[in-house]
Amino acid sequence: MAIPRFALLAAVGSVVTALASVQTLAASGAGLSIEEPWARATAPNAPTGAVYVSITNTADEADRLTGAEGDVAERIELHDTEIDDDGVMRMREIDGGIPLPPGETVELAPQGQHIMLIGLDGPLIEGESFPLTLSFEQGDAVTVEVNVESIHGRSNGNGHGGN
Ligand SMILES: [Cu+2]
Repeated sequence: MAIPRFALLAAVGSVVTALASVQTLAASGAGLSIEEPWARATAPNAPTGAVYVSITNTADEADRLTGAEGDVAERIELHDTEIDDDGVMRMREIDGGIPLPPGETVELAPQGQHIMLIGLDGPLIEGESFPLTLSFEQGDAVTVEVNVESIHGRSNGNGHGGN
């Protein structure tokens, strides 16, 4: 990726304020566009949380999300969700990462693929955010800021209308 070295050094000095621009650089430089990382707020003692994000591979070659790192939890895994024979929803770790085909957008979303936060340091509180570094097979690692949204999920959805 063609980020000048001095830009990276400058970013180290003020990681928090630089996050937005790092994201922008990555979006234009690495062939990956990473949009709207978010997590659902958790109950006070919840041991786990999940991060959702939309990743578009704008490059000509296939890439792969291979993992995520952050201080927010003891362990971070890539998970998929599936319904077993008894109709029970279960999560399993994804072997070998999440494929990012060229020219396509992959949505990590509730009840689908997600980034699992295991052993949360503390609750995820609505309105707060935390940094998460995503690793890719081809592209450079990208640190994004994950916004914590309502425990009830997004309101722009299909109107489950829980009132
Ligand atoms: Cu999971």
